[in-house]
Amino acid sequence: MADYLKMWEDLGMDVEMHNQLCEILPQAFGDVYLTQENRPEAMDYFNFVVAEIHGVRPAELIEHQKKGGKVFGTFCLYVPDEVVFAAGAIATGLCGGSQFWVPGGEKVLPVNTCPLIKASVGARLDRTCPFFRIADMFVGETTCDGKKKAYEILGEDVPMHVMNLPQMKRRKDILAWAEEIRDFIKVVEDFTGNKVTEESLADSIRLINAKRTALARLYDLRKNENIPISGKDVLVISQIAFYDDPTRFTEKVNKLCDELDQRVKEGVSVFPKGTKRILLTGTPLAIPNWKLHHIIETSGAAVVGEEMCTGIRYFEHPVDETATTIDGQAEALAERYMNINCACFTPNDKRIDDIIRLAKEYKADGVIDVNLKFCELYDTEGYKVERALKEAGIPILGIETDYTDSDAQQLSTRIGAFVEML
Ligand code: BJ8
Repeated sequence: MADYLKMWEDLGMDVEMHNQLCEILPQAFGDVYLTQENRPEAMDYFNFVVAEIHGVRPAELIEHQKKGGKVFGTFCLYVPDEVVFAAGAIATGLCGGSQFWVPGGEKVLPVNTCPLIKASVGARLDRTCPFFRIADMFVGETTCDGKKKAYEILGEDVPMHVMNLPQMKRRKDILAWAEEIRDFIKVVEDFTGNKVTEESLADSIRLINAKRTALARLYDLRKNENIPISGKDVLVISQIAFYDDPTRFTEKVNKLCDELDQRVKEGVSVFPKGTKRILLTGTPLAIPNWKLHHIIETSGAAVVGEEMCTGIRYFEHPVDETATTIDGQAEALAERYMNINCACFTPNDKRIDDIIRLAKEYKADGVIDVNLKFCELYDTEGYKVERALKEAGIPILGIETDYTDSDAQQLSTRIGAFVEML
């Protein structure tokens, strides 16, 4: 990583501890990513973004702040980035995906909290993530209990706005979410001092829709019999989507898709013919959590899709661009966001329908349902997911894991056996 020491010091980071992270991350990325063969050339950009993860983008955010702009840190797919960008601010994802941050979270949270929450809180309290230091305001949401309570801790020294997400999807819930979005518009306006207008919101809806369209294009390419890109590579792109500049990101994803279109035409695959295709479903895989993709793709299978927030849930269903008033736009946003099928909703049968639909669309030979340890929501929903897939004749393997490597061998054996029987 280039020299960002001064920037990290100025951000009040624990530079010494952060150095340890800077040492392990390139090693992990090298082992998981750079050992792959025949990677698309356009992955260079994404390699660079990961290599400079705590440098380049944080420096851009600081530049933006120097010009009077604000940065909002978010933790969930339901928080509409469109509102933030419409006020001339920048939204960036903050979810932690490294075991490095977990012990810091465990100092204040119950040990039986999911690793994503522990890592996010640890990254903040240990002062080892620049994004957490930079964000002027955190935006939480009432999804799972662990996050709700963690926001009370995270909000102790940074302004925190929590959006009240309904947990059912009746008409009145969608309208309540539209109301929450209107309130969020006011919060963002007050905090930034900038007005959100019909025009600025329409622009940002188009901006984020373009990003979703590019990702949809990338994912569509994975549906080909010859798979032109590894699951690992797509995963890291999905993770980068949460914090990169949206315009540049869209351009780079489209550039990669051009290259992949060519590969498809030429029948190029990064996997040998007959490699079994896996759809993943379950809890999100925040950066740099690459563990599962790595295990699967070194066990003789290919990941062709992720029914996850770091995956298909992120980009399906663009926002309707036809509304011309703030109220109409807030409703269009609410409609779109309420299409996301998080396990915090009840009932959540649409997610199960989606998994079956996606398994067919991506021609998956089998589905792996991944649960981050201590996530009760996805764990409990796993019962119905498994039953429905069995009924549909789709092989399924349920696994639970965390951010440590202690179960890697065991997972490898189980996944290897599953792939073998497909
Ligand atoms: S929309 S999946 S990003 S809440 S894994 S923290 S649910 S205990 S991350 Fe999520 Fe939004 Fe839903 Fe997506 Fe809680 Fe479960 Fe942990 Fe989770």
